[in-house]
Amino acid sequence: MFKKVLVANRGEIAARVIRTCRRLGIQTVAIYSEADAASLHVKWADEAYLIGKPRVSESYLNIEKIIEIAKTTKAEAIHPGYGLLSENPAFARRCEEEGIVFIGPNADVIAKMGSKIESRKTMAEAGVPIVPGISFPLQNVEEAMSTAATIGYPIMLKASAGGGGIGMQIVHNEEELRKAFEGNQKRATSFFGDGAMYLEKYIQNPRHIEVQLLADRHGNYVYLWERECSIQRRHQKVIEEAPSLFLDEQTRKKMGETAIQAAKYIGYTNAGTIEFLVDEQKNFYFLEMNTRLQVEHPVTEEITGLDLVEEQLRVAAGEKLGYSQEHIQRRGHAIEVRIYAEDPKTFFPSPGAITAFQLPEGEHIRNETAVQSGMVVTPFYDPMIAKLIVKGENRKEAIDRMLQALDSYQIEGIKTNIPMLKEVLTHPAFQAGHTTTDFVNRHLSNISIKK
Ligand code: MV4
Repeated sequence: MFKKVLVANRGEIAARVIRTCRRLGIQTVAIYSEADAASLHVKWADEAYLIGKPRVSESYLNIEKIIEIAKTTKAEAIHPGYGLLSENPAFARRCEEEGIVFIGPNADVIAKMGSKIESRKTMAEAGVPIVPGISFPLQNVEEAMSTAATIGYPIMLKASAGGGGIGMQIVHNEEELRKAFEGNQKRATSFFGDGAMYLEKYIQNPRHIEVQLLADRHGNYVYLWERECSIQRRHQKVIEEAPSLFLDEQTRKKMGETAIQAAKYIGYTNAGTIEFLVDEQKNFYFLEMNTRLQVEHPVTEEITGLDLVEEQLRVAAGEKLGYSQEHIQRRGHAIEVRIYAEDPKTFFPSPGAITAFQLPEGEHIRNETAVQSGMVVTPFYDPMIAKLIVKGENRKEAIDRMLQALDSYQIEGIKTNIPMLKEVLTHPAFQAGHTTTDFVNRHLSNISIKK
């Protein structure tokens, strides 16, 4: 096992990774920007290095500076967390070149899964169900028209380099397609520097259900069940839960085995997640593969009893998984909510000094955060400042426990999205499990919440 690991991230995920390293007796190196000097992840690390100015381009994305700190501190491995450099093939390649273990899959797999068109093509070859559509970039709007005519409207136009719904648009007919094609191609080019567009059959009223998998470097693969992530606002997950109410045992098993089939085909190692679109008839289709630990991984940990960061560290250090599929338990129901420093009316970020911060405590209540009272939430980073995860014997118990925990969540000095979270959790449609991706638009009152 590694003696020292550098955590190339910030905020709650850096603090969370450091907590597991400390439990395993692994020395930790933190990096931080001028804006994060008071962050818990700096406090909890054995060593911490100021890496630059608040802007991520001048600090957390500085590959060469991170590599240099890893070398001078003799960190054998780097944990990239999520976001930032976690799915940057160049970073993974630089680590490999310097003999530093990148805790994740290899750079080629990261690159391949980073392109929506490439990953769609690869999954089709692997025999994984993909949404009917095309897996090559559309050359022009004429080709888009002829392709759409064969697939049949409505279609979903997508950017290969896309993410968060950018460059994506539902198109109902040729007229709309002509306008949509150029517009989204321009948006994708300006956002991602890559305007490659493709299209798929539009899946009506889908759910976003993703499967967590783990693969070691000795050919062992397991799936750690699914996460239901359909409650999203502007393509940002807000509430995640495990397991999904919507799946029956047969579909659950089929999705897990399909995720393993995909991982085997691409030679995946370490923790990964395959996102599926699931339609009303429980047909599931590959959406994308995330080659990093995800924000919502704690709900999987709560129902399996595994510590996914520990599993990542062990796999990266060359250990075998030490268990097989039949040993993976699934007990209870877990829900995670993301606490955003946002104005609940406008949903604009609400930076400022946190003057009071009291976390809910109790059995089966878990907090993940790096903020503490007196810290200033700055506009430089993602406004998510904490996650609250609860577990219950069943979904109803988990919902009730979450509502109690949110009631005792005390945070002053900034505004948060807690009122919206309560509105979702108390909504009869949510409690009945009608969690499809249009939930927020269909059921919530505050119009600014909508697209
Ligand atoms: C789709 C879709 C319907 N049909 N693709 C892809 C990126 C993800 N953030 C949203 N995506 C969707 N792709 C086809 N062919 C509907 C969505 C979608 C969605 C999917 C999951 C969770 C929330 C969503 C919100 C809007 C649209």
